[in-house]
Amino acid sequence: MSLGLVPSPRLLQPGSGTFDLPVAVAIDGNAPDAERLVAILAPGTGLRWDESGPSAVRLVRGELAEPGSYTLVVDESGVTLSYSDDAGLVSAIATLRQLLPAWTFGAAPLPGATLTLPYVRIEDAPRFAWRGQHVDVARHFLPLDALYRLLDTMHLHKLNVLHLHLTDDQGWRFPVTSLPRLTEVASWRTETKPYFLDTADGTPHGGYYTHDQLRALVGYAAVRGIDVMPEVDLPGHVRALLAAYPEYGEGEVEPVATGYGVLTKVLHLTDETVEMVKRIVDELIEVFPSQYIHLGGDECPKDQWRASQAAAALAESRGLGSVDDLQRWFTEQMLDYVTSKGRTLAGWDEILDEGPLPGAVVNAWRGPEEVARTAAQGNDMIISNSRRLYFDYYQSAADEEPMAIGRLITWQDVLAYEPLADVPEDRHNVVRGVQGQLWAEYFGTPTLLEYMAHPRQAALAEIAWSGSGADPDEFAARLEVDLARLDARGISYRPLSGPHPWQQGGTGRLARPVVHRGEGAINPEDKLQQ
Ligand code: TNX
Repeated sequence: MSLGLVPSPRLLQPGSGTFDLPVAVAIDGNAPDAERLVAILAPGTGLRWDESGPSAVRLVRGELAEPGSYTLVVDESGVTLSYSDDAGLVSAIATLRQLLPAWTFGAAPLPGATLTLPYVRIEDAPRFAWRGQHVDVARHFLPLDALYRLLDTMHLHKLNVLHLHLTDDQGWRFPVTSLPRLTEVASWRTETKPYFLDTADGTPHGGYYTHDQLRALVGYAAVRGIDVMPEVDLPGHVRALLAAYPEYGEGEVEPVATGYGVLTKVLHLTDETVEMVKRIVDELIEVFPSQYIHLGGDECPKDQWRASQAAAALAESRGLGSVDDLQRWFTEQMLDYVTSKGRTLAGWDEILDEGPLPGAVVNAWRGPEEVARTAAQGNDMIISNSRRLYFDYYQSAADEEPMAIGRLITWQDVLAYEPLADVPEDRHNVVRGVQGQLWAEYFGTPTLLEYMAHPRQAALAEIAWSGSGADPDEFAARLEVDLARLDARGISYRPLSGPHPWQQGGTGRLARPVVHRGEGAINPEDKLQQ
């Protein structure tokens, strides 16, 4: 039977025999590493570090040179993990977790069951350094626990960056001390109106995370080798911010957005606005130790500036050719500011529309052309290609899929995707890695989010860690084993055979809209129906 390792390791030599790991075990190795192993595995296994217990786990740090690499051996003497660094250790623990019985991925140990491990030798290292999972908590606020569950599956699958999209037109989830109305006003909307329905649902929606909640989340992620990169999306996608502080925009005061799409209301980029944004950045830096501060930059229509005398005057006073250059000017201010704080600015690929921006890291998302163009510009980049890595698109063409934003990306599409396919050979060096996107216009609950995330996340992990081109049948065999782990944790993934009856859209509120059936359901090149 397949050991069900996802992603697959570079070298796997199965042995014959099994080793029963004692629950109270002596661990040889340095104390912080042993503590980390126990911290990660204890909840589902009951594992305890007990010096008087049998010596069955050995941790050997620093033997390997390749960053993030490890070897794992299970034999009659127990478990030996050797690793290059912290990243190698957490990945070794992730593999060990997959070798243990599936129930150990649960929230509590299974009473009376044994921690049986197969004899094996594994040598492993990542293909890409950046293996990201993005999640949009702005369109729908995700309860804190759902983020912990996401971190757990990320660690299980050796993903190491959580890109937390904290703000958008429909909600603002990050408190800023000097801007209290961001939590009072911008953090919730009166109701929600999906693209395809004529009426809004009449139900308020909102929420925000406190700084302490976020700090604890970041700490939990760090133990698992995961960096939490915060995003505040500017200067477009700011209807929530402007509902709270209209003085940073122009025109009528409008409420937090209840519908979706690319909205025309954007920041008015005065000096006061820039100062306000710097205060936001300061607090992001305080709460998130991540090297990367993501300031969005996507989908910022210039209509409002083009129609505004004040914007024209601003552009002129800054020596810019036209109001169309205001966004670039703003991005450069932010790049300087973030850099001056010792951090790195990240943004969506629109920030390169006016040319390269040395020092910034860019998520290439719009499609293969933007991937190629971003690479040609020489900025360090993350492949977020919406044609292959958007987990908000449908998972099959079947009518019973619950309502999603449109298009189609199956786990097989993700698995077959070669992230470097559109990157010129001489630019492969600028690609830091690859990332799956969970935009949340259409998933308002953790259950639905998990349905959209899994099993595509596992396929993402495979291409990010091992490489593309795995045989889908062979991968499916591993995936079945992996999904049993998610079962143990009660994660509501989409089964390989299709949605359970209770996961289907039916004819009610989550019904797949008519415009997404038939032809519209199967052509991934189709424009989003809005
Ligand atoms: C485009 S990707 C967006 C998001 C939407 C997403 C829906 C990007 C940087 N912007 O605002 O949620 O499409 O798929």
